[in-house]
Amino acid sequence: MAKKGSVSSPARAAGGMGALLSSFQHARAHGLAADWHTFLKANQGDGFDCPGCAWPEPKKPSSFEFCENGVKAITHEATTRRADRAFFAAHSVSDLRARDHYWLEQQGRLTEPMRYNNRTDHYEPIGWDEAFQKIGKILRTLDSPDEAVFYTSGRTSNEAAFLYQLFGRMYGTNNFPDCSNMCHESSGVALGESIGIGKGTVTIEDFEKADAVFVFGQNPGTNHPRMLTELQKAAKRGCRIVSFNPLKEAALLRFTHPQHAVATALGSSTRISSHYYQPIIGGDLAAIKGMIKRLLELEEERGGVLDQAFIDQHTQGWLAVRDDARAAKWDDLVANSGLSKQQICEAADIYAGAERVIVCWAMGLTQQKQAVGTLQTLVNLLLMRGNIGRPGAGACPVRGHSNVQGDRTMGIIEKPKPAFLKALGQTFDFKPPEHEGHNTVEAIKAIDKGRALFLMSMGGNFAAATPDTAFTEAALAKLEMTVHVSTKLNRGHLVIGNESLILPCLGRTERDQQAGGLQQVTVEDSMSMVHASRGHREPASPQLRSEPAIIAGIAAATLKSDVDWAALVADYDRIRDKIAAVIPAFADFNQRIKQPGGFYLGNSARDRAWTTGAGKALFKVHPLPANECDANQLRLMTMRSHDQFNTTIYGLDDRYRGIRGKRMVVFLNREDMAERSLKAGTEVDLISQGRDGKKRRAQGFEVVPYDIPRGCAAAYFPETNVLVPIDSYAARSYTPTSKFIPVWVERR
Ligand SMILES: Nc1nc2c(c(=O)[nH]1)N[C@H]1C(S)=C(S)[C@@H](COP(=O)(O)OP(=O)(O)OC[C@H]3O[C@@H](n4cnc5c(=O)[nH]c(N)nc54)[C@H](O)[C@@H]3O)O[C@H]1N2
Ligand SMILES: Nc1nc2c(c(=O)[nH]1)N[C@H]1C(S)=C(S)[C@@H](COP(=O)(O)OP(=O)(O)OC[C@H]3O[C@@H](n4cnc5c(=O)[nH]c(N)nc54)[C@H](O)[C@@H]3O)O[C@H]1N2
Ligand SMILES: [Mo]
Repeated sequence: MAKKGSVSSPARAAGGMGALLSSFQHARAHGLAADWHTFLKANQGDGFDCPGCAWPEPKKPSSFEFCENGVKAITHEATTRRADRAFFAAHSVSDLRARDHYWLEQQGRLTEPMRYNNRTDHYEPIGWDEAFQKIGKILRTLDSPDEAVFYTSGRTSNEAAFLYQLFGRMYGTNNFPDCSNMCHESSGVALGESIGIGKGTVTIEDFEKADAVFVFGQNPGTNHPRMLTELQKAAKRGCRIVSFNPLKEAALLRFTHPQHAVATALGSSTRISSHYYQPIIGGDLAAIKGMIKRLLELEEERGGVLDQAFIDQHTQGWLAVRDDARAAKWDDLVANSGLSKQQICEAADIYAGAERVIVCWAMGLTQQKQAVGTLQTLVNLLLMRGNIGRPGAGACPVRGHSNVQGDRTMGIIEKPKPAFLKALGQTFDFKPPEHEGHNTVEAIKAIDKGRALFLMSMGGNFAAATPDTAFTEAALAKLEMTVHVSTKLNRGHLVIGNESLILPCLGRTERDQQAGGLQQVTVEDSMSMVHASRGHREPASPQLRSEPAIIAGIAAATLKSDVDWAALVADYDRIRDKIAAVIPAFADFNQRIKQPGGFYLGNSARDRAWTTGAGKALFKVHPLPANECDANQLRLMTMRSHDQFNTTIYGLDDRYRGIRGKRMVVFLNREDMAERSLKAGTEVDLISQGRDGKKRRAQGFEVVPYDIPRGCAAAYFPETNVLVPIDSYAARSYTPTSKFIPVWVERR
């Protein structure tokens, strides 16, 4: 059989001409080649917030910052293609279910509300009011409000998120799972317990002052390209950049800023990482504990390593962490991390030699069984040298979706804080439910058991982004009703309940006209900056409604309440006034978003105010994780290619890793290949097994030899989500273990 696509050597540098060319090709394919006006509005004072990722804006709001990720996110939203009524008439749902994620994405923007007709197996047009009435009718007939689940993806604006949670809580449930449950939940839990606030403590200015930046489990070249600008600047002024990543990621090695014309033309690049360590998957906790051990040795040898004054004044629990690290055996740390003692000590020496240190991380740390423990060990590392709450230092969980952090701030959470509920109840004169709702994994289980019957998705792709695809899809098919508020067609729409509706909404780049005039929304970035976003494009269809307007329509059709939903939506200033009334940090909200660049929400830990209950930052001891792989299994990580945004597949290349025209590949170490008599290009299946004893199989992956430690493997999600058992999640944060799935590799 002729092999599709090709494999070449991984790129030697990221960014540069390749990024410019790829961006241009995407823009042209979507009819936007001449539309640079749109890109120039991204992240500008009077423009829209880039829907790409949550990395902060450039500091000067007038300076356009080119980003390949952003260009793709924008072109795919602003595409001239349409999945309209003619499209749905031509394709039955059975037909659409046979297509892959890439094909579905290529069909373009949704244009009008659609309702599934089980007699014809087609989605057919339905009016907005009729759709709202149908939803209201079902919600009013459920036995308990907790039979409804309200999911949110992280592109939803603050205004929409606030209205959505208000509606859900007035209806009577805290069932607000969100994409965060599968993403940075482990960070939120770990930081919340250790330092009293579940958000990062640094601002973008800190990157200009740091002496060392440690990057754990993150691939910024693909997922946060604008972060590379900061890393490049830092590297150029001599800041040490230390990467911990099982894979050699091109952009963490060398980078050419695509906006720097001369460097791009010459193909010259900047070295990013001064040091690059490749732990085995799941090996970070041991590596960090080893660093702490080494720092203690240094302290004994020469002193001056610990910030004892900080430890005494600001923390609790140090002695337990110290004793635990002292007692840890180097052999165990080395075996558990996959790094040599020398490497661990070298990393610790860099840490000790840097006055100000920032630690960044993303999914490589959060999507592991011991994620919360790993992250709290990382916080221990920061605390022992007082690296939280001073300039140029701190914790930096790099968020994913552009407003995932803001949605949480607005109350999209299944475990709301009592103070928030109290203020919400007082402002809107009702009694919000106090019992905890479902997170994403719990929601799927409740749906499977018939304890939840209604699922509404505010954006996202619930069926594909979640773990255990076969189990999850079978569960979703039991629902009484699914409602998807979406911009684009995706797999989630094709897993049909008894009733299924698609409600198409405006995207970030589009004009939002309401009764009170043209509206703006707000978002919060990864570093707690809140700012306005205004779309300027003509909407993809005159029938689209904004997310707030859709929520208001559903709320009015469901609830008997005194809230004037239509008035709130006529002018979003009114929603912001309510947000200001409920959340103290948003006082004078409407005034403060007028400042260019927005405003900073503040971070208690940054001010060394520790809201942990004890009034101190807490050191926490965690044991090394047990090895969950048997001798024949590999640790599989499921990650993003360069041409996707989560389940949105833009294209079939993964340029920096040398993959062209395909996604069904598995990256393996050459020795693991030899041991299994596998060659480059051999077709294999990947097989996992859950605690339920059931085998799960993902079929048809082409083997690609790669620079990855022995015993480790990597492949793309969402195709591999079929392998993630529903019961395999991080302790306490419930984040699916998407970065550590024990698998057998079987030749086809
Ligand atoms: N273009 C683009 N941008 C995006 C997204 C996208 O899909 N496409 N998604 C957005 C979202 S929602 C998120 S959350 C972020 C995700 O951003 P990332 O977290 O960068 O995304 P992943 O591809 O999941 O990559 C995880 C990295 O962790 C490494 N890794 C895996 N296992 C381990 C481990 O055990 N230890 C260590 N140290 N490293 C490990 C992998 O090699 C990989 O480099 O990006 C956001 N931005
Ligand atoms: N195996 C594995 N699974 C994972 C991960 C992993 O690394 N490995 N990563 C996890 C992570 S970090 C995350 S964040 C989740 C992501 O989970 P989700 O957020 O649920 O998934 P997305 O693919 O980002 O959602 C894409 C859809 O959102 C809709 N959309 C886009 N823009 C808008 C908008 O402005 N408004 C509305 N209403 N809809 C819009 C479009 O219809 C599009 O098809 O996936 C998780 N799943
Ligand atoms: Mo994410």
